[in-house]
Amino acid sequence: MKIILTIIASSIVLLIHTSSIYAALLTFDDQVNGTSSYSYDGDDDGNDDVVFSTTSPMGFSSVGPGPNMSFINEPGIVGMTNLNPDLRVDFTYGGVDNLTFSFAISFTMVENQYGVNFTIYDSNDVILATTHQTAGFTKPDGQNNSDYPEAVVSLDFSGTASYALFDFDSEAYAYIIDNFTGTFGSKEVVSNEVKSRTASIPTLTDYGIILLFLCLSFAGLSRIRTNRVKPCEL
Ligand SMILES: [Ca+2]
Ligand SMILES: [Ca+2]
Ligand SMILES: [Ca+2]
Repeated sequence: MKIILTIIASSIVLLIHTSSIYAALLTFDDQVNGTSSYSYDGDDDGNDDVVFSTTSPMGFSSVGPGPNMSFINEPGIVGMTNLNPDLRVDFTYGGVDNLTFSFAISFTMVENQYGVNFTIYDSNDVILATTHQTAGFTKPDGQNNSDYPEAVVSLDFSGTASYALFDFDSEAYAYIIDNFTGTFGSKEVVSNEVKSRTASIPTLTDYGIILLFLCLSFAGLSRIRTNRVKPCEL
């Protein structure tokens, strides 16, 4: 009996260990403004393990809500909310168990009303799990509100995820996601923070997109609507 219990305990430890080594945290620190996809190759074998993409002609920005946030550490993936879906993530090798990420929206007139629909699918387009998570103000310093509503989505599922879709409520104008965590990919270990940060020189088109995002999304529309804000910083 003692031997059997020992084997079971060892197996549990092994399973936990096996699972943890495939977990990855994507911080988007090398996200480039103006691109329409973001790929992650955790083990540098030349095959992207995770690919984020949007059909928006504006692509992504990485400029978001600033530092007064609890769950967002810029840069992240920033986009407009007018599409359905606004953002897609594909898992080349499948994903299992759970997907977690933080997000913020640029709508500041109410909280706990608007947010994101997040749906996970298998390779046959069958829904494995879905949720709608609203965003609210947090207190990053323990006293004062965050500049924008934010939240963390953590969704468990069974089966093997092939892709997931993000549809942010269009009332929110702009969104940012950050700290995307899951068990997917080939042999990646912890974070792309350890990977070299690629310095990029924006093109004139990129500058146009950056300006547009800065002025119309987080730094512009919502703050003007609440009359409590500073002008666009550019
Ligand atoms: Ca980040
Ligand atoms: Ca890879
Ligand atoms: Ca949307």
